[in-house]
Amino acid sequence: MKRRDFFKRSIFGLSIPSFIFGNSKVSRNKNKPVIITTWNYPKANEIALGLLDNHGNAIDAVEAGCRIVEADEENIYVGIGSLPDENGKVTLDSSVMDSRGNCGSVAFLQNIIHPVSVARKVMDDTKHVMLVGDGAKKFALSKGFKHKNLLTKKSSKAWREWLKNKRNMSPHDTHDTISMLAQDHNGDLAGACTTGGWAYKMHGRVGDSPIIGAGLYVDNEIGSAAATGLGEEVIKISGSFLVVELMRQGYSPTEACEKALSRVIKGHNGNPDFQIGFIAMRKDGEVGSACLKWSFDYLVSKNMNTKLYKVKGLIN
Ligand code: SD4
Repeated sequence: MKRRDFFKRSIFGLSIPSFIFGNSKVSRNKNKPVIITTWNYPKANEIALGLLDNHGNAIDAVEAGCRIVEADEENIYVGIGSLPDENGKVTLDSSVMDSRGNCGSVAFLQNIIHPVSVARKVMDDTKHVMLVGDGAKKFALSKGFKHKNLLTKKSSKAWREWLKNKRNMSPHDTHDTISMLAQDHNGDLAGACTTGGWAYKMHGRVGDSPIIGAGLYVDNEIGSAAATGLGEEVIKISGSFLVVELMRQGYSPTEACEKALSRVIKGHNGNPDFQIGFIAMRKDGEVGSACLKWSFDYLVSKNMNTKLYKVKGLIN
């Protein structure tokens, strides 16, 4: 769809996305449910899709999808088995946001296997949006989550190897944060992301994933977006919020991701040496993605089929 088709002009000259109008070409998504997920986590999409197919809602679906990856001990980027910080501590970040604009997040959470579900509890059971560190952990324990050692043999071994020369790492070296956006049969949107963050980071470091507007944003009228990559740079541009606002202005999901990244490129004299990837979903079910460098994989589930896509970096 062309950008110009996406708008109708109101009598006041304001641009209004056309799906707000009942008779629009983009009015309704007939391919619901839809899911887009960073990287290649087919099991996460399968679980989320199963839930949506049974008329589950989008927020339950993204939580369930993310939990699968958090529980996978072999995965060194998310949940149990995540690569630790420089002190050998596994510290996790996660956030969720639903169709009513409710959100919850946890950051610097230790010894709890499912940060995405703790984030969900923060959203559902507290007046707050974000809990961090010890407070987040105490809250999780009070809600029945169990204390668990998240440093596996595999991640401990990798950390001890790293200690030998303390090579500078970037999130791109140890990527694969899962961010998932979904639309359910009702057309409602929700999103979640969960990560172990930057491997061997400073103790106490928090990335973009638990920061609403940076790692994740959902606006049920317009669309949703989420990020992966160097969290510090995503935070600086309020990345996911920016992508959603660009869709509000009429850019397609892919264009919105590209346009947000063009700010990063400009801010780094045309040549950033790190990775950011965005995924986006518009209210009509159209999805898109873009990344700064190299390439980036993402999974899309539509019409009950799941397909892996690869997008090339804007600069290489
Ligand atoms: C972070 N954005 O903590 C996360 C890392 C990431 O794929 O996405 N890795 O900065």
